[in-house]
Amino acid sequence: MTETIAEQQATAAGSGAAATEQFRARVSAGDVHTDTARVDMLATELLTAAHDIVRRHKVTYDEYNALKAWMIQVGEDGEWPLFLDVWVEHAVEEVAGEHREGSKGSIEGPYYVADAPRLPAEATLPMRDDEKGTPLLFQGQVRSVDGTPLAGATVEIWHADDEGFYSQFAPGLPEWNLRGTVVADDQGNFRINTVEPAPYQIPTDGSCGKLIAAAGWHAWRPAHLHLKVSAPGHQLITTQLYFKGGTHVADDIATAVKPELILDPTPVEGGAGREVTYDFVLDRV
Ligand code: MBD
Ligand code: FE
Repeated sequence: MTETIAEQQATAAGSGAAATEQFRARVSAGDVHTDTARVDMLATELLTAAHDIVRRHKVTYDEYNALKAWMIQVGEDGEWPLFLDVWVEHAVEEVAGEHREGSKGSIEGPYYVADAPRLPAEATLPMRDDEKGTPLLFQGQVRSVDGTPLAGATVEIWHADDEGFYSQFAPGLPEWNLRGTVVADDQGNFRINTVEPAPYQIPTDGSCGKLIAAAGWHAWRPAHLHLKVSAPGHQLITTQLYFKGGTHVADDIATAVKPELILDPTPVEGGAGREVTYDFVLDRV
C-alpha cells in the first residue's frame, strides 16, 4: 500500500479520535479549578444566549432535535476539538493576547503534539525521502521585546504536508513527519528547512463537515505553519504563519489570520524552492 492511498483513507473519525486523545493526554476537566461564581456567570450567559436565539427565531422541535442528534455525533466522531478550535478558539486567543507587546499569536488548533524531536538551530524537519511540495527555508531570530537576542529559545513547528495531512492525525505518515522542536543558537537564530504545506480542508465525512455543508459554508483553512516559540523568562507564544496570495488567506474558516502573520517568501537564488525570514519577539513573563 502506498502512502498516497493510505492518506486518502484519512477519515473524520480517525483524525477526531486522535485529536481527542492528544488533548485528553494534556488536559482534563478536573485540572481546571474555576470558582463557582465564574462558572455560574459564564454558564448562565451561554444558556441565556441559546434561549434568546430559540425565542427570536422560533426554533422548532425538528431543529432542536437536529441539534441534539448532531451534538451526539460530534462526540462520537471525536470532533469536539476540531469544532471548538475552528469556531471558538480565535476569540479566546484574541482575549489572551490582548496585552501582549511582542509578536502576534494565533490559535493552536487540534493537531499539536508535544515533545517533537529536538533539532539544532539549522535543521531539516523530519520528512519522507520523496516528500512532495515546494522546499521552504524558514529562518529568523527570537528576541525579547527590548531587542535582546534570546539564546537557546525553542521554536516548535508543525504543519500539514503537500496534500494537507498532519502526521499522527492521518494514516500512513511517519510519526513525526513535518514536526520538530528547533533549538535556536546563542543569538536566537534558527534556519528550518521544510516544504510548503497545502491548504487544509476540514474533513467532509464527519459532523463538522455536515454542519459546513448544511450551512453552505466552505471547509478551508489557508496553508499555514503552526509554531510555539519560547525562551526562559519569557511568555510562550502560540502562533501561525500564512502565505501571501494563498487561497483562503482572506476567508479562513477558523478566523485565525492576522495581517502580521502573512509571509511573502521569495525564490531561493540559484537553488530550489522559496525562503522567508520572520523574527519572533517575546514578552517577558
Ligand atoms: C487545522 O489544521 C487547524 O490549524 C485548525 C485551527 C483547525 C483545523 C485544522
Ligand atoms: Fe493547522
